[in-house]
Amino acid sequence: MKNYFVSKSRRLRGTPYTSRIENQGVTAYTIYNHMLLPTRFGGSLDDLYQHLKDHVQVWDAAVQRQVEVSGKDSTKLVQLMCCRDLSKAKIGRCYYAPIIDDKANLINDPVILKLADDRWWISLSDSDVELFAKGLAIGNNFDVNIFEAKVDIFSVQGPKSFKLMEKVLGPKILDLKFFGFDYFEFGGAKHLIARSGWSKQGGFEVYVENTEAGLALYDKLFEVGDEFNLKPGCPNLIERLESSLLSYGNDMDIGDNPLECGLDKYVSLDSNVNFLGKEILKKIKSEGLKKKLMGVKINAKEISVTGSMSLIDENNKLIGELRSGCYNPMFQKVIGIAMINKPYFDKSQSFKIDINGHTFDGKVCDLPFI
Ligand code: THG
Repeated sequence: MKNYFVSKSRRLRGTPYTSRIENQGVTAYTIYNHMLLPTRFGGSLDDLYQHLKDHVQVWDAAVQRQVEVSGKDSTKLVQLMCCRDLSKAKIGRCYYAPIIDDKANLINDPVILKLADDRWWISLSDSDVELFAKGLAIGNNFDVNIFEAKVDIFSVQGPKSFKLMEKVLGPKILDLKFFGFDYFEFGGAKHLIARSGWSKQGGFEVYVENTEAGLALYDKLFEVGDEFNLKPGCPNLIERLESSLLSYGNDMDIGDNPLECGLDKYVSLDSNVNFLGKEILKKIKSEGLKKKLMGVKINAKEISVTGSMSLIDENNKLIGELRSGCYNPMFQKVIGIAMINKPYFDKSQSFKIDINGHTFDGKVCDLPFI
């Protein structure tokens, strides 16, 4: 596949870490929330995947923008947007909570942080939630303040992230529970740090508000990181697919509802809370799904999913659409995430797929892969 340059401009923002990662060898970006998200640092994706599973990486994850919602009606508005019951949400905890519209279609799948009883951060995947939130607030006459907070996340991911963070921030960081957050001092400022991140190799996310102090922490990690084999990195397609972490815009979008995406755990239909699309979701649930996200394994050595790729059965019937995929060295196959149509939900359903003019065989499977 031929590659092209991306022209930078003010409209396509960098992050406070851009100059650093460019010195550290970033070789490719994608665009996410109108910003630069690194996708490659030299070497192969496979080398970066192995390194992430064995050691520790620091990622520029500033594209995960925070929409801050504060004020008297902030809880009402955040709940109206999210199909997960947040009524018992605790200050100091993160919540993975899909945002849906009045038709129950997915708008975003953010991590939500409760900062105070009347102050929330919505840590976005790739869509313009600030506009959606403002529209709802205006239409409902809510007393809220909505803006993109000046927060730039860097993420520390990998099994050695715990030892690295302990070395720089002290043992208290190890008390953080998964999806908990607290404030930790470094460089004369307090940083909100959560035990979270978009890999399943363990790690932390540093929500940097004071850029200077945040960059000092970023630099300190690299200063002491050699003993843990620290490297700059980025979300890794091989790892995130193997770990079944969904990517909004790739695996799912505004044409899908959260039940079709297997997000049932984060859909609170039996709760008393009021959110958009609740009645429609109940109806969808009682009628049954017409399509759903499933795993696929394909007997191929490589794939590049850049558009819609059809999955066809032996009678040339369309059974679904591949949404993401890449070669996985552990499975020694391409694994991917596909939207499978009813009645092909059987997990051993086989299919054919055309990759660059050649036909390959594959099988549907359940998610997660492992
Ligand atoms: N961190 C932060 N913001 C984000 C992401 C992140 N915003 C965009 C994107 N990532 C949102 N998507 C996900 C998807 C899955 C998870 C986190 C963000 C995740 N899920 C846990 C799991 O699958 O084990 C379960 C979480 C739970 O049970 O509540 O970690 O990475 N700041």
